[in-house]
Amino acid sequence: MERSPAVADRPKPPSLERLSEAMLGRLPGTVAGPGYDRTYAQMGVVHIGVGAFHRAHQAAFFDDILSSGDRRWSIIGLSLRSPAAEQALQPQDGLYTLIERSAAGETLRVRGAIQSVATVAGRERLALDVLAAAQTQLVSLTISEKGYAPETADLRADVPTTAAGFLAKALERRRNAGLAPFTVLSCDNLDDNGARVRALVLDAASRIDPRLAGWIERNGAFPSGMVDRITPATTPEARRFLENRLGYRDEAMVTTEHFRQWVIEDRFAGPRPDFAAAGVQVVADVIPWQAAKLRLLNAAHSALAYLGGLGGFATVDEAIGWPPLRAYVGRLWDEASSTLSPTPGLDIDAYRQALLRRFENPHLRHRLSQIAMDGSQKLPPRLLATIERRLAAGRSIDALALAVAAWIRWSLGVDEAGVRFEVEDPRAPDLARMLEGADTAAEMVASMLADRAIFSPALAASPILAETLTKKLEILLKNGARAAIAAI
Ligand code: CS2
Repeated sequence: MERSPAVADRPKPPSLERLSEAMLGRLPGTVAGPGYDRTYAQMGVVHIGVGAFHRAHQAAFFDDILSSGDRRWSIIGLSLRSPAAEQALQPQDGLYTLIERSAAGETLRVRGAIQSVATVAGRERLALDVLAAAQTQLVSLTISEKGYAPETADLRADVPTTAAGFLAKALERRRNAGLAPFTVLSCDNLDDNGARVRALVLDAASRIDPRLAGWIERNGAFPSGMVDRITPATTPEARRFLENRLGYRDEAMVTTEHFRQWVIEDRFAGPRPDFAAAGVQVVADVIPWQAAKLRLLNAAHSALAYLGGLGGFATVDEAIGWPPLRAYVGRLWDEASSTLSPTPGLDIDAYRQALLRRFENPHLRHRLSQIAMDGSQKLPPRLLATIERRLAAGRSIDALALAVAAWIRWSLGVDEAGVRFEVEDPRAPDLARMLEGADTAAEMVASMLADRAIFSPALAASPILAETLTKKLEILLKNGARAAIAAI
């Protein structure tokens, strides 16, 4: 339906009223509202990075927690740079429609957990005030893989430029005010994301004051977490279509699947809501859950993005619907599954079956180009960690290597018809430079393998990896992605 240009291009009727608190009593019958009086909700969470994924995932969980009667957990959203979230949500009193779609049908609900959203750039003091406020118990993050970069500003003199820098400064204010630290909940697709953000915060803090770092080490908490809900970016066309159907304007609506999962390591610095009652798993060790998600779901996503994208598919459901690609994903998962350790409650075969169903969801139109972004940051935890383990165990890596070779092929920025496209990656200029001087597949592979930020020394030193990647890349360059998939 969103595909129909006739509908998508129809101009937005100017009469549509914008979603707001004042509209909640007049929502269409098909749309549920927040099941509680938002006036009495208190801020307990600060979230950095208020994109579609946050709205579909953590903010929906907190909305359920507020609905259950625990009013301490509404959210103040911060965007470090982009004003988009503030512009979308602030005029709507933080409200947005969450549309869940799958074979089970469609569920529409206006979610109310977000109280307000502020863009931080230029208003750094405000951000620090919010983070340092006594009510702030949890600070959650969706800053994407590239957000986990060290703070380079001199925090004794300058304003922070990274999430870790803000957290360190805010923790300093809390320590000085005699408050306990907040718990930092990383919600990005990285292995041991809690340890990563902790290391960045400790590094930033030690450069403000070594005693601050010691205080955070002793009192702070940075639980690792696994987050999962497939959430495509909302296209303007899809939004206009839905707005016409709903009868109101909503600049912050999000479409997602019914499935959702959140597994958090049981490590908190202070109060937390009854997560279990909201369906969040709080566990002693989250690492196996993260590994399964990254090496199965996200690995297949990235493989589909590059191989399917080169092969001419546009969305995940189209790509997984092509039998050779689906069979290939099975091979990829066989290789990855051998690196996962048995974990109570985690049935890998059932997980794989469920993933196929989710990938097949025809109502999401999850674009492969969205997943293809930021490959230099995504490949290490999704594919390279698995390759390293397979090589160490003397096992084959054919399916994994084909996905990595497809990423190298993709990084050339030219499709199989010879048409140039933009490689969206924070390291795009470096990738282009690395490939520019290389004439053959072997040279391209050697040049990429030499990048220490992407490939570990063990991977760079593996002749088997270099050889396998070269062979796969040769086929991709010569015969194309569809032939390479069929040949595996
Ligand atoms: C996707 C993920 O865009 C991507 O790279 O692989 O965002 C994926 O949809 C989510 O992790 C699902 O939970």
